[in-house]
Amino acid sequence: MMMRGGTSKGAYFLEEDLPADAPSRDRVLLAAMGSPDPRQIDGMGGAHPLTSKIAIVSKSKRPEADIDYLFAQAVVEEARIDVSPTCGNILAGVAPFAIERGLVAADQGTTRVRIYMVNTGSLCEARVATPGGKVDYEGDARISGVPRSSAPVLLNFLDTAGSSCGALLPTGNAVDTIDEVAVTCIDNGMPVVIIEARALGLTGYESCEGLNADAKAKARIESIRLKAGPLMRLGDVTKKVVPKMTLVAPARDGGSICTRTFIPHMCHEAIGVLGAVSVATACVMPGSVAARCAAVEAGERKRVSVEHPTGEFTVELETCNASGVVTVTSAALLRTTRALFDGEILVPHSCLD
Ligand code: NQM
Repeated sequence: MMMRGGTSKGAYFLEEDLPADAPSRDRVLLAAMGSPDPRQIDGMGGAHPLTSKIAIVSKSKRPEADIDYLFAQAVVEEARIDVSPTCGNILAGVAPFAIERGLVAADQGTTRVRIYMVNTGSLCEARVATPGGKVDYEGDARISGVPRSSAPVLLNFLDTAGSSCGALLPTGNAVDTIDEVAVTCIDNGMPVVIIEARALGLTGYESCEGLNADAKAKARIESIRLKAGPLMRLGDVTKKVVPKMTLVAPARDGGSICTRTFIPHMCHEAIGVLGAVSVATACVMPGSVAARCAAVEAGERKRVSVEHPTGEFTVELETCNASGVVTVTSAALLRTTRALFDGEILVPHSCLD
């Protein structure tokens, strides 16, 4: 199926429909999406990182999960499938897809699906509207970046700290200095490097187009990213799409913080789901670069509104403060999804040899 998941779009496959060995699978996925090619003219990809995404779904063998979800990024301009990150937007379509394909039986009203995110080894519980035992895509829920309202998909992440880097603060510090710039390296579901925009001579309120055209700023951000990778235990990240790079500034539309995120070489029109969870987590961590310019409410349950170029993204954090050490125990958020097409993607026979 082709589905919109949150503010991303991609191809959803049953694992059993793809070749089992990774090199053959990747050949098929590249052909299906049309990579490498800036226009992805010979495939189904949308010629942008956010519309060149893939979900591979199967029934889980784990007692704690109903289904397994492997995310794959088809890099638009390179013959490369990157399974190092997960994607919380594509995740929004995974439970509906699994119900549509009969991997999970739908309940009347709402169906809870426990998803094991294979890339990061963490769990998410999705709640999907299934009136009459069928997935309902229509409803009143709205998210920034999607023009129509749809049925809500509620995602609750329980154990995302250190999912890719092994620790929430993989360098062991709330602040590090890279290229003479203060940064916070954090992984609460997505490895992210947070930088105050003004440290790079920016306001943090620039348009995406402006930032994408700013070769000098992009070179400084990439230099910091390449040094942050090994410090975050991600190794050489030259050919990886993590860590993501988020510039922060004080909120200016009533939210908690303002962001501009590079994923990692283009500015995101919004912000990734788990990227937003990592940034929100940094906002509640005393001493972090994000906390310096964030406005966050008191109390253990916190709603952090992350402003981005096309609106805002609210993350609800459950926190626990034990003698000044803040721990985030769960992160909940709202997404929507829509099935766009159901059929067969045709690939050249040579890919299947
Ligand atoms: O952070 C973009 C997106 C994403 C990933 C990216 C995502 C996440 O908007 O969980 O959703 O960071 O490449 O789909």
